[in-house]
Amino acid sequence: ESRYTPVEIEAKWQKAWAEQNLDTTPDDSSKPKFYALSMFPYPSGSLHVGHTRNYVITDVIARLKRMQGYRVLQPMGWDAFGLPAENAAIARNTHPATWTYKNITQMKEQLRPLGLSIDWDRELATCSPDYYRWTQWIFLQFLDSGLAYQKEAAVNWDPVDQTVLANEQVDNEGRSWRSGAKVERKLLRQWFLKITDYAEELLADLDKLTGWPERVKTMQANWIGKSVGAYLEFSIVGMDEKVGVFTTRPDTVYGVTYVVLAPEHPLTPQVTTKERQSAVEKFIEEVSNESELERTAEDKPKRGIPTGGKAINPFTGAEIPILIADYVLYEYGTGAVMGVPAHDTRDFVFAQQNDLPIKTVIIPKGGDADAELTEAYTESGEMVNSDSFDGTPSVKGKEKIIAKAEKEGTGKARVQYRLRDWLISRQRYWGVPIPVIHCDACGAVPVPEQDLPVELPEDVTFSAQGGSPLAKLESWVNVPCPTCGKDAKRETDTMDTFIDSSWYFLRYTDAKNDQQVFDPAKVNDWMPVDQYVGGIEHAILHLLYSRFFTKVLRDRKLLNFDEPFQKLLTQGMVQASAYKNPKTEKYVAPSDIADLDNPQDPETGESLEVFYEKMSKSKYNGVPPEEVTSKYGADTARLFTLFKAPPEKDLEWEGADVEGQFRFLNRVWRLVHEYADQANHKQQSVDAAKLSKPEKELRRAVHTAIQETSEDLDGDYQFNTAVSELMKLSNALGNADDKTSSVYGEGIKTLLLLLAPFAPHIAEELWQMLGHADSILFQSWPQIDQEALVADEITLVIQIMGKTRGTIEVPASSTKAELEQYARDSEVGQRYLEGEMVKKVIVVPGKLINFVVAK
Ligand code: ANZ
Ligand code: ZN
Repeated sequence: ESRYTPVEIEAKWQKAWAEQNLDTTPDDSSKPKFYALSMFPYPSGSLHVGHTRNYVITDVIARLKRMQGYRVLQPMGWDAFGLPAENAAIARNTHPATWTYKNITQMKEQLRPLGLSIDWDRELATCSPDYYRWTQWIFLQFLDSGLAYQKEAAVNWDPVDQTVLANEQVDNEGRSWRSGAKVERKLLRQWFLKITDYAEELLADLDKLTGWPERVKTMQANWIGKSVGAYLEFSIVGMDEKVGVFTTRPDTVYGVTYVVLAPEHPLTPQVTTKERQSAVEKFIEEVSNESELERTAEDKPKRGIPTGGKAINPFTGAEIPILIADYVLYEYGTGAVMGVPAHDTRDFVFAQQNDLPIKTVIIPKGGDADAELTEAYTESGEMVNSDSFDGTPSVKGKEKIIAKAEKEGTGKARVQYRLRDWLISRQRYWGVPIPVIHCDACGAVPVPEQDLPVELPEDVTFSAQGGSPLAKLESWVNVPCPTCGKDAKRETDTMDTFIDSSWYFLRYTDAKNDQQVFDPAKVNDWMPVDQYVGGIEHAILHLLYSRFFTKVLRDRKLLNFDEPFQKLLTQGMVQASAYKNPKTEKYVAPSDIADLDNPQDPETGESLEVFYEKMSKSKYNGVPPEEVTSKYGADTARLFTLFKAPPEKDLEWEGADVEGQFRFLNRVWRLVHEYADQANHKQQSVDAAKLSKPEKELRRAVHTAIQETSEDLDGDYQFNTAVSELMKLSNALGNADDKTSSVYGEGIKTLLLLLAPFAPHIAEELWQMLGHADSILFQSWPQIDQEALVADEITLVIQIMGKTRGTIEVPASSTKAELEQYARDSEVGQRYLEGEMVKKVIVVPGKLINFVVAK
């Protein structure tokens, strides 16, 4: 008897498929296209099954779509720039490129055994000059459209190392991860992309994304943060200047009892009186060390002080104090707010702390305008204490106040977004050089297209002090100005790596083009991505930036669609047991633990706690895919990944559970071999009219399996239930009495076809063993015979007074009256109804009958 030897079989088929180029993207335009994409990995060095879950999900979809008649594009690449490579370079004294490419090779080696049908001809790495040449070219498109600009911006400055730090390099106490110095905020000229120009479209087009999880769309909408309201101007007493505020509640303008500026507001020093000057300066200094999070946290007390200056409410003419406070952010709106303590929670608390008057101007229906408030009334209502507006519903009042302000020239309607322009400058080496040359005479000059790529120089030195090695490399920095030829200097900032990933999905459609960023015909043919699969951690930035890039490139006429990703699946995390010493909070590697059933710290002997946690290096709980593939094979690893949980839910990885999937595949193996051993297994074609009762039942099981798997796969990709259906079908086949029947043959064939996207190797092996010459990978997905689904008989549950007493088989087409008759005539019915008075009969057609008898 032949034994299932997955490792051998899988290697054999992977080789054969590669030789026949089965994974190559077909050019056949007669077929509809399907673009299946996994978020590309960062080449950190090694993969665990948490990463591979993503690729397995995409691969099943890609394989299914091929069988459904699509030409499929499933590419893969590497998000290969970024800080870890640079840190590794410093720590290990290698070049970031060496480290990165070594990791790519390793990770490709890890992916290979999984049998993913990836078109490796289109592989790309964002750190390769062939790729970043076009990243730079796209940057020049942005520059040309006025969408890339430079501006002073606050950065984290390490005064000891004399370098800019990323937010992640600053700890909770505001200290540098490396030098430990207290990080300062410093203004530096930085490059920005004007994503705010697209805020409205990015928000509105979320409605087009019908194949995205609602949760992700909500996160994006909140990030864009649209607020509709008004811009109102308050004159300053004794000055010509006015202070503008943004408010979402213009209807409360009669209740303004003070104005608050952000401490950084340029008007702050001007409105501050002599007496208040030193206090104000001290306060500004204190606030400059607080993070935005601290300043806005709901649970933190709001701090503020008066400036001594006064403003005038344009509606009431009242003089009101001007304060500064930490809760007003300079970057949002105008950096100033009108304080309405009666109707804004923060203002209410702030006014109480600072003894500022609280004036009610909105009341609920039937409310009392003079009642003292114990908290802010933030709902809508009716305007009071507001002159001629008294009695106006507050929602209407918003428009009316804006209309009056417009007429009097003191304000206007305004829409405000929380979204800010994208700061893309990084003072780092391992990224795309910004292709600009700074000339004293000509300003920031774009590097001419024919000079792209601006390549990263290799002969740089990395120092533990950080800072950009590019800025220190004189030979690279000093170049003639492309416009006037005078001495000029290269831009030494590199781009945020999110730029690289904002367009890689476009490049896959024409990955080898060295004349163009991509051929418009190809990008328009393949895009948008039909199914994108990746982690929820990218719900905001990566997806928003990619949508932004797509829209800008559309406006540059480089492509003709509005949105890059039609459907999005955010797969859950994979978790595994992690062992932690509760006293030291340290994780211990399972390999260092003597007895996993009674885990103890090898150093201290203390008992360890065991939790399921997201796989990660730091918790020593990452399971590399080869741990499963080398023992059970890729097909088992794939099935387990898909079966254990629905794709968007977290999955707990239990080594022992994997065995179950392996047993299932062994069962399939035996079934098909037993079937192949029969001399007559080639006799085929089912004659539906001539089937026996058991044959009909088996055939119904076969077609139910087709129906259920197809539904599970086509709807929300419920792979876990689809795999269960396959198990049910294999059980039905195993239990069949007549294994020579044509229906049995149909069942075996169907089982293999349905299994093929999930476990392609075993499906191919058994398929060809049955004598098929063509690969199973391109067979048509099985069709449902609706007739076969119709049941001849159903099982009817018989209940007496709601208590189940037995079941009977009855014709599926029975009427209610017939069902009652069958039930009464049955053995169960006769036994339990004998001598009883039936008062009522309740029939649930197709399911059950309940007799209510007199007590
Ligand atoms: C007066 C008012 C009265 C407000 C009221 C609210 C309720 P969103 O929805 O987030 O856009 N605000 C404006 N600029 C601010 C800044 N730079 N820092 C902190 N707060 C700022 O919120 C807009 C509201 O937040 C504005 O409307 C303003 O307070 C405040 F009963 O103005 B409101
Ligand atoms: Zn010049």
